[in-house]
Amino acid sequence: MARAVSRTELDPRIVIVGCGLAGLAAAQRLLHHGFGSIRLLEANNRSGGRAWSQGFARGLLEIGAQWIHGPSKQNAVFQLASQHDLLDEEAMSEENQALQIDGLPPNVSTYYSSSGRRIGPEIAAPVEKLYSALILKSREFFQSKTEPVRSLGEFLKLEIARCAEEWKDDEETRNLKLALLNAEFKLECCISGTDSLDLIALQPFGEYVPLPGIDCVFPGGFKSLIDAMMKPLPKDIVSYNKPVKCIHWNGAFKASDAQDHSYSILVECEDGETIPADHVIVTVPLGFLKEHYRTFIHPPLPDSKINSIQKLGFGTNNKIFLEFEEPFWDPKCQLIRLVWEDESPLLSARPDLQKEWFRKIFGFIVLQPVERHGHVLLAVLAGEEANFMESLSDSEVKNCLTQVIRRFTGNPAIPPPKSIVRSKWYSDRYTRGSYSYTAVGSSGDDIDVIAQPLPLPATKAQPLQVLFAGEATHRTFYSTTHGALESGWREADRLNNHYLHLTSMNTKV
Ligand code: 6YU
Repeated sequence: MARAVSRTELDPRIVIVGCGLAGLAAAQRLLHHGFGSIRLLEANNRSGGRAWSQGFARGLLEIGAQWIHGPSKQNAVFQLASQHDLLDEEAMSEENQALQIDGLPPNVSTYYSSSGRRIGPEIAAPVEKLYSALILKSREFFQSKTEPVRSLGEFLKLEIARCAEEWKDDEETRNLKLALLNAEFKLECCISGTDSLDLIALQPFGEYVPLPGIDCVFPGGFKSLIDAMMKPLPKDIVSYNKPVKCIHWNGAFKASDAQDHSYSILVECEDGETIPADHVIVTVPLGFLKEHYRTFIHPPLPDSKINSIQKLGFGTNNKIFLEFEEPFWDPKCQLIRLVWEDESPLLSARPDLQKEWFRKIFGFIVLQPVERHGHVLLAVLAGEEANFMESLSDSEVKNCLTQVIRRFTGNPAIPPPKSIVRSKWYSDRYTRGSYSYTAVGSSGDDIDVIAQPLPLPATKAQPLQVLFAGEATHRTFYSTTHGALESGWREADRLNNHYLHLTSMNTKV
C-alpha cells in the first residue's frame, strides 16, 4: 500500500503574476490552504494594481477603483472590508446594505446646460426615470433567446425614438430632453468603460449582477484594503518592478535547488531571471493580454482563448481631479451634470476628438466629505476621448476644464483650479485601459473561456499549469474589485481541490 502523501511533501511552487486584488486574493487563500511556496511578481513598484489611492489636496484620492459597488453580504470586498473594520458607520448600516439600486447611480444631480443655465428637476427627473427604465429593460434580453438588435446603444436609441414620438413638448423642451439622454449615454460609457454604447452587446448586458446597497467608499482609501491584505503575507513574497516577459508551459524545466524535480512552468522575467514553477496564476489585465497574448505565453494560447480575448471588450475610463480654493457649487450638491444642448442620442455626429474631447465628460463628482478631501471635483470620461486626454499636458486639461465650468455655470469669474491629478490608464503599459465589458460579438461564455486553465481538459499533460484570474475572468462581477477578489480565491481553491484530490487518491491506493 502506498504511503499517504501530505500537502507539505507535495508543496508545489506557485508563481502569481500581478499583485492587484486578484493576485493578492490568490496568495492569501493559498497560504490559508497551507501552500508554502508562493511568489508574486509585480511589474509596478506597488501592490493594488487598479486599486490605487494617492495623496491629494487634504486627503486621498482613487486613481482607479473608487466605490464598493453594492456593499452588502454577497460582496466579497465589502465582507473583507467589514472584517478589517475599514468602513464607516453609514456603509455598515443594515439599511444601506438592503437598498436595491440595480447598479444605477443615486439621483442627486444638479444639471447645467451648455448655454449656462440650470435645468430644473421638472425636466431632468422624468428623463432620468425614463433612462433608468430603459436600462432595466435592456437587461431583460439576457433571459430571452432573442435580441431585437445587437448593441445596447442601438436598442436604447430605438426605444428613445419610440418614446420621443409620444412627447407633447415644444421643440426646445424636446431637444433638451434628448440632450439630457445623451448625457446619460456618456455616464453609461463610464460605468461600462467603453467608447460607445454601440459597442456593448445587448444580450449579455444583463449578465453583470448588480448587488444591493448604496455604493460606498473606503475612508482610508482602497489602500487600506490592500494594506490589510498585504499585512499577513510573508515578507518578501512580492517582487516589485518585476515584469514577466513570457510564461513557458508544458515543459520540463529544472531548478538549481531541486535537480530531481521537473517543473512544467518556466516564468521568464524582463530582467532575465527565470523561475521554474509547478503552477502559475496569471492575473494581468485583459488590456495587457490583448496586446501581448502572442508572446506572453508559450506554447501559444489555444485558438478558443485567443478568440475570446480578442472579442471581449476592454475600454478606458479616466479620471481628472481638480482642487479648488473655494467651491463654486452648492454645499449639498453631489454631482454636477453637463448637458450639451446641441447633442442627442438620435444624431450620429461625433465631435472632433482634438478640439472637443472634453464633451465626453459626463459631469463632475463632488468628493465628500469636504473635511476629508478639501474642495475637490472629479471629472470622468470614457473611450477614445479619455485616451486622447492622456496625450495633453496638465495645464492644457486644466485650462480647458476651467472654460467648460465657466461656460456651463454662466460665471466667467470662476478661478481656475489650483491643482490637478489625472489617471492615464490607457498609456499604462501593464493595463492598457480600465476594465472589461461584453462587447458586440462576445458573451459571458468568452469570460469563462478566458478563465479556463491550461492545459484545456481532455489532454494528457500535467493539469492546471497556467491558471487565469482577474476581473475579466468573472462572469457576473467582471469590471469590479469584488469580481477580481473572487476570481483570485476561485483559482486558489481550484489548486487546493486538485491537491486534496491527489492526496486522497494516494491515501486510497
Ligand atoms: C470597483 C469602482 N472603478 C475606475 C477606474 C479603473 C477601474 N474599477 P489589476 O490590474 O488590479 O492587477 C493586475 C496586476 O498585474 C497589476 O498590478 C499590473 O501591474 C500587473 N501586471 C500586468 N502585466 C504584468 C506583467 N507582465 N508582469 C507582472 N505584473 C504585471 N471597481 O469595484 N469599483 O469604483 C471601480 C474603476 C478608473 C481603472 C475601476 C472599479 C475596476 C477595478 O479597479 C478592477 O476591476 C480591479 O481592481 C482589477 O483587479 P485585478 O487584480 O483583476 O487587476 C451593467 C453593467 C456593466 C458592468 N459594469 C459595472 C460597473 C463597474 C465598474 N465600475 C467602475 C467604476 C470605477 C469608478
